[in-house]
Amino acid sequence: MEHWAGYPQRVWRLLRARWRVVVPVVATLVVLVPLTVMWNNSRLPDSYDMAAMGYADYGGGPGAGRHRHDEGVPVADLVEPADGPADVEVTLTVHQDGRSFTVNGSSPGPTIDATVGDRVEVTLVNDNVSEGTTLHWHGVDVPNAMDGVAGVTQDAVMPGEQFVYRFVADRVGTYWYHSHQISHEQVLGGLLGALVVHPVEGDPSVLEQVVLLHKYDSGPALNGAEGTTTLDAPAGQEVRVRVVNTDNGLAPLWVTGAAYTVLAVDGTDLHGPTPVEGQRYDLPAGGRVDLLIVVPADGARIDFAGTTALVLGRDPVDGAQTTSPKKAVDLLTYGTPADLGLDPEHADRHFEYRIGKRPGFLDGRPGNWWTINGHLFPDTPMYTVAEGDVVVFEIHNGSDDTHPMHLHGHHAVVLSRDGKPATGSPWWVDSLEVGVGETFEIAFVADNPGIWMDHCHNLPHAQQGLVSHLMYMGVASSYRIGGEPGNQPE
Ligand SMILES: [Cu+2]
Repeated sequence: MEHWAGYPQRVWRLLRARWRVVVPVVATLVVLVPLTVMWNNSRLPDSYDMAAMGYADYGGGPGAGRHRHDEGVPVADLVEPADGPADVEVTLTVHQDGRSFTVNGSSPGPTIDATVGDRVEVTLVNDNVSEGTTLHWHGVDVPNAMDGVAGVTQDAVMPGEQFVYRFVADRVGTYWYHSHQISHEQVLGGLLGALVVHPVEGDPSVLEQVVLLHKYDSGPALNGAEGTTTLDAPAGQEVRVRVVNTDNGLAPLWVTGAAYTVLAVDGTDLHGPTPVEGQRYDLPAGGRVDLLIVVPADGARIDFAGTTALVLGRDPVDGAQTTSPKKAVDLLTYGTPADLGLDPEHADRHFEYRIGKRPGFLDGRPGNWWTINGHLFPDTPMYTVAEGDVVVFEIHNGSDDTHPMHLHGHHAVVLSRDGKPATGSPWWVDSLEVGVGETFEIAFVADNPGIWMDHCHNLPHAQQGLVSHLMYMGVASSYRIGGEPGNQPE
């Protein structure tokens, strides 16, 4: 033991003599060891149960003692309505050619038309999409197992395979469908189309026109066509224009030559809308707006982001450039109030969805990543509710970019923006633009059990971790991210 006597002192003397080497080595270790631990902790396993990630946030409501991902009704069983004869039957065959995708040979794919109450049955056939694909029914509050999110509500459909989606089109409105497997590539590449649910008794005197906006590699297009599209319409004709923004960013639109009325937002009719003149309309990514225009004798023209246009009848400016009005329609005050059908004053749960950004590791990749309530994906909140709850969300954007936020399976009503209460028509959304620094309060009834994505629809942002989920107690996972089908929803 005598050999060890004075050992610490000898080490100390050595370190002091060699401090020029020792100090940088220690400093490097102090930085590197925690970084390595953080990097390692951020790495995701080959496959994982999304519902087991992050942390449960009960929003001030009950929930203790719950077993959240291995007990309860499996997501795969949440298929109501049960089998029955379909009113609308469609087969959509998806084909990939490099970075481009087609549905039944074109992009956009065919518009699916249904009448409210119809049972819709869509067979997705994957021709050759090697990484697999799915279809999500954007804005349609389908049963959870029909929601089309790879790894959460189904497995990706591989080449040669099929998947049958069944749901009841229970609300009129303008919707769209798109892939939710590697969506930041497949949606951009054109794997999408429109879905319109018509009322039982439509007005045959109103002309209908779907306008699906999408930026392809070749450029921005309106229903797949670049430039100006002309719709034959006589003076006095009423036209309902159903605009779908399938891009990652806001699509401003404006009308020249006529006033327009905002009939519906995200599939829900507005209450007491009035004609608008000299204002643009900002359509969020993923969002839809239905406009009513009465065609004047000199025609009307709708410009979309200054890149494509729809002319109704004659072009009032004969192809000349138009400029975007400075002022935008503000849905916070547009239209007149009506009953919300829920009481946000007595909400069962209050959640915060605070968006930020900070340096860190996302699945081992260093970067400046989006955060939700300060957490990086997948350690984001699992917003947990019980069926029947009235839920209030406060969404705050404390980051340096805007975020079109999309909650699956539900429609939420806007209560306020930056503390200013909504005083116009009830403003129901599934795709809400949250600008830099803005705070929205929204409310909804938790009436559709399942595990639902609640994410940014600027799809690269989702891929960069701006993803959270709404989870119902008593629901269990059926699928895993990753694994054999390579499920990768973003
Ligand atoms: Cu975003």
